[in-house]
Amino acid sequence: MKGILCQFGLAEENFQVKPFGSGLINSTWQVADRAGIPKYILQKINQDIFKQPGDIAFNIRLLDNYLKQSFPDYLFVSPFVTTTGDELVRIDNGFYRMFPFVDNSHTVDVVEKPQQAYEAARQFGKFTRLLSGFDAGQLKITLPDFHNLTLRYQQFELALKAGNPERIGQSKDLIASIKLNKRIVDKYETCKEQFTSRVTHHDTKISNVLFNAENNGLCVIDLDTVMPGYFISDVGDMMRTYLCPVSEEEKDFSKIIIRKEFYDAIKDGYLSEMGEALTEIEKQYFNYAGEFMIYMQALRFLTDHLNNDVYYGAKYEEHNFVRAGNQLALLQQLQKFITG
Ligand code: GN1
Ligand code: MG
Repeated sequence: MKGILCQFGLAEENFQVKPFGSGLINSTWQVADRAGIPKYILQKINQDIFKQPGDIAFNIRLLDNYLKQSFPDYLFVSPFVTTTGDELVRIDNGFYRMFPFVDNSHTVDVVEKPQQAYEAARQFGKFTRLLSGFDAGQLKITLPDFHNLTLRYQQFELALKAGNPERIGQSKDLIASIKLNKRIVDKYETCKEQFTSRVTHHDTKISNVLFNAENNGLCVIDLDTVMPGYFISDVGDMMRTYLCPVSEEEKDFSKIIIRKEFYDAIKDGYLSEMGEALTEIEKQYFNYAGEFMIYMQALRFLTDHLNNDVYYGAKYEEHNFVRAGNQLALLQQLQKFITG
């Protein structure tokens, strides 16, 4: 970490830095003062994934300017600039940035109360709603085709041809299950034509919401994937990560269930902000959103397993295989829930 803090005008000897959070892509640390009070969040952008870190900084600056001007009371956490006026510090080919640590805020990793789901859904809905007057076309595309399900399926098919043959053999049940649900891809191709493109967060997991001590939502964070997109991405990822009491890391799939109160909370929270903006047709695809995102995540984890974990990495040999199986179990539960 040497040399980073001083570029933000901070004396290194006054701070302690420790790893923070549960993100899979970027590396994150908390910077606390000598008394251990958290002051800043330091992040290294994963450039294998985000090829143009400057584009992320550009987008956040645009959004910040718009929101500060149009909604000055809205809490938008923007990065600090260095003593030379940049949001990014470049050290040994890595890009780092620093955010304020919002006082008395906390994040959660697993949704325990419906109120948390409601609050989070309201915050993500509010984010898109407040930006409805902002021209999303100005945003740089930080991850091309990020939620293009058709392309994700093609990448899976490629992995079936060119991936690790041993892993392909061992994954035949999961592969069959993915193929069996291919209609989710076909449906995406037709329904997306009917959706409005809006400013979309694209990573609405619960750990990307800040809560206060009373568990009220304060704001959304992790804005690297904010791009023009469809509501099914944001609603779907909330269903993927709030409906079930265990996360994508759980190996015991018998714990994977759908909690109706949490489904209602997502719907009520999101529609309290976006109810008027969504078209009647979009509303008909509300449940599809969950299928879309859970299926895409299963596809991405399995594809990565077949490709020797090049994207997500793995803490143990079968890691992405387990995650893919977990997401397919979740998909099955959601489908049962939807059809009643
Ligand atoms: C990644 O880095 P993190 O944990 O915020 C991924 C998401 C996945 C998620 C699965 C840029 O998000 O799309 O849903 O892992 N982000 C990127 O946990 O690929
Ligand atoms: Mg993220």
